Amino acid sequence: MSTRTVLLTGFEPFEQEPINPSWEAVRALDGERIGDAVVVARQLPCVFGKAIDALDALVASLKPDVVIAVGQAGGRTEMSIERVAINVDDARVADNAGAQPIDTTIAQGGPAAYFSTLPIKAIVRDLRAAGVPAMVSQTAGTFVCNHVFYGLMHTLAQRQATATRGGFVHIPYLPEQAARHPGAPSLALDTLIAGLRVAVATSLSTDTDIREQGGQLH
Ligand code: PCA
Repeated sequence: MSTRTVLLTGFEPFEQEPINPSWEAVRALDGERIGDAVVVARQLPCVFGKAIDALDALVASLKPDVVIAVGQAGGRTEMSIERVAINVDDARVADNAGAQPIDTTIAQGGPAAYFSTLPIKAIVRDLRAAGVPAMVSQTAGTFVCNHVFYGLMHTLAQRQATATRGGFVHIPYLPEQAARHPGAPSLALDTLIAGLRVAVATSLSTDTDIREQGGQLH
């Protein structure tokens, strides 16, 4: 089989943070071979609109087999494999260009939501087996991460790239960030990198997701 391509994206820092763990983690995997695939890691701006445009261009030029967009979720305790992207922007803070959309549709006429096409339950199982704390998350929020996740799934649907699997993973702060936010949980960079390697390998090797409880009561 020919070499497959996996696109990993991370974000530039936002909201007064000097670094973004998503970029620190994905860039460590740029050029790495995982199974029969090669990883391409790229940074996205934390800017509504521009982030989707940048990702669209990458999907068009690289024609990846798997796309996993990664973002920082300060305060989360585990690697969070997102289940669903919703068609709305509602920003609690301004993005890096100063925009703060409220209740704005991402894609006019697009569906209310898209589900991840990654094997999210198998990824959580494999992460836990590898010693990495992980969960299925039922919401990616309503800021730039959900925006990019929705944009990715909308682009794949529009391009009829049904063979391309796409999804989003939120990750906690790095320890040096948590040290500036007393009480906030964190995961070490090496743990995040190892976790993303697992997420990629499982996405490449799992055609049909497993049926395992990953829900929440509320
Ligand atoms: N996290 C933000 C946007 C960029 C990032 O890394 C979010 O969760 O929307």
